Amino acid sequence: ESSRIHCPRLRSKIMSAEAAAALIPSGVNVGMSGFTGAGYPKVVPSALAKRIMDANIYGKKFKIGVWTGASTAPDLDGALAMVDGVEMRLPYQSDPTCRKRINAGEMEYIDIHLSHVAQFVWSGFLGKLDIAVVEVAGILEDGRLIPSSSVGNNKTWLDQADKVILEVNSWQNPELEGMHDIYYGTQLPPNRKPIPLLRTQDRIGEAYLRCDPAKVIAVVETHSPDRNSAFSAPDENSRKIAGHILEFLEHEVKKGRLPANLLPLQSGVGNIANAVMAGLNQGPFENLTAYTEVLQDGMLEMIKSGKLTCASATAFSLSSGALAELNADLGRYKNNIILRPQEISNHPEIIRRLGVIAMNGMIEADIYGNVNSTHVMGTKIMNGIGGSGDFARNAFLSIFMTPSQARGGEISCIVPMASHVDHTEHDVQILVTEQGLADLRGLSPKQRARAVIDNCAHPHFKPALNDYYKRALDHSPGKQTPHLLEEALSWHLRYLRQGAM
Ligand code: 0RQ
Repeated sequence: ESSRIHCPRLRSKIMSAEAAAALIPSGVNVGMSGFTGAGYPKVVPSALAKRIMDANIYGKKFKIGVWTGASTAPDLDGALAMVDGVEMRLPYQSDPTCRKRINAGEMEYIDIHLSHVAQFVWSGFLGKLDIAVVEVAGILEDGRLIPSSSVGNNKTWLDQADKVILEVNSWQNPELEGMHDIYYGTQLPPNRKPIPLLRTQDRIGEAYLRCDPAKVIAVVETHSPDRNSAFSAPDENSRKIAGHILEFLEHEVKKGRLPANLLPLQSGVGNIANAVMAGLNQGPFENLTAYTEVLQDGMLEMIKSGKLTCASATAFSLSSGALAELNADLGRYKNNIILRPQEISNHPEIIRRLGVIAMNGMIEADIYGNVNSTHVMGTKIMNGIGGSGDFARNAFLSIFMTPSQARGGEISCIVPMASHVDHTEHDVQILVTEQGLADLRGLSPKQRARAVIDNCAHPHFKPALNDYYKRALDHSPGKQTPHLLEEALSWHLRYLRQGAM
């Protein structure tokens, strides 16, 4: 459907995915669109994977650097990882094949804060960006691009890459036009100015992505749906976690520390985050707003019910059911949803100014409140820090949540010492499990340990945690953050050796 491509100069660059993939040589860094399964290029990456496989058959090494917004899909991360075609991956991924390669030491991976990626590239910290491969929903006559279902780092890729390959996906809803807010005012120091975004609903930029047509080496037409994230209905634990958070928020409103319509919400990926949104949708709060990264099913429900008046994000992350519903009526949501570049959706300045309430999942927390979001048993990457650090440090309230146990009760998610730290004790204000909520604000390390063990640990692991903490209090050389260093990580070792903590 070339009616989506209104620029004659770019129309002349239309070619097949295979022809476009043939323009990507080994050794280059490629900036791909895509954020949590939305707006990633659908055909060029898999055509490239095929090309890499063919090269490998002839004994030739063929690897590229893959930079994205965040996670993508099996036809991008999965396909390229499968043929061992990725030299370096950044910044966030959640693909099983990719994860396996990284943990086997076959793929380099840099886990950076999502808000840092663009400025790292502008400053040249990551080397040269050679090629951008970006999905768009359409091309205007003057060459400007209608962004797709995610913005991610696309503005930066289009701006910084020497060459650009565009995928124009006619499956994307034409009503996306006008939903985006692309801010072109960001600068590097020492020339930075305040970003003039004062409320979630503010529009400070343009509806389109700019792109120099002279850099475009290929335009590929597609008609292919986004990958959908399947959400399970909230389980017992998620409902309990949501319940604790709701009760806490009501308490904060009563105390006068939060306004009646709360503050802009940020909610991470996954079932618990979705359950919290479902809880809020049933709850007493009205006129809520969200300043977040991804817009999940739960938030869409809240927009539909009228509880959430405006959501600002960088991408959709919806189940197929929710996506079908959204697409059937996208025009209706134009006043409620704004999609921005991830350097803006995750910008520390704005998160701090708006006073965001950040709610993110975690792998484990220790008794002092250090949080591990990324590494299983200290060495194996799960997904990456994503935006959790951007939000946690700068939020008005920073909440981390997890079931108290993992793997059928063999693992305690509350441990003596976190086996990897993404969010330090200074960035973690509230910990929640199905057991309860620990409000760590204003507490010293020893007071925090008491609150975390008492409120968050599973009864099965509580006695062992109490025992560790008591002996640490007695024998630790320093009494500020008592630890028994020879024992601090013994729970993880026990799991690795015996299959249970
Ligand atoms: O493993 O899938 O093999 O069964 O971790 O755990 O309980 O389903 O939780 O889906 O909310 O994910 C931290 C990974 C939690 C996620 C993390 C195992 C568990 C399971 C998933 P299986 P659950 P969730 C904005 C915010 C970082 C990025 C972020 C995440 C799997 O929230 O990636 O916050 N966060 N971004 O079995 C060993 C433990 C474990 C454990 C859980 N203690 N030890 N394994 N698991 N706890 C979004 C973006 O930035 C894009």
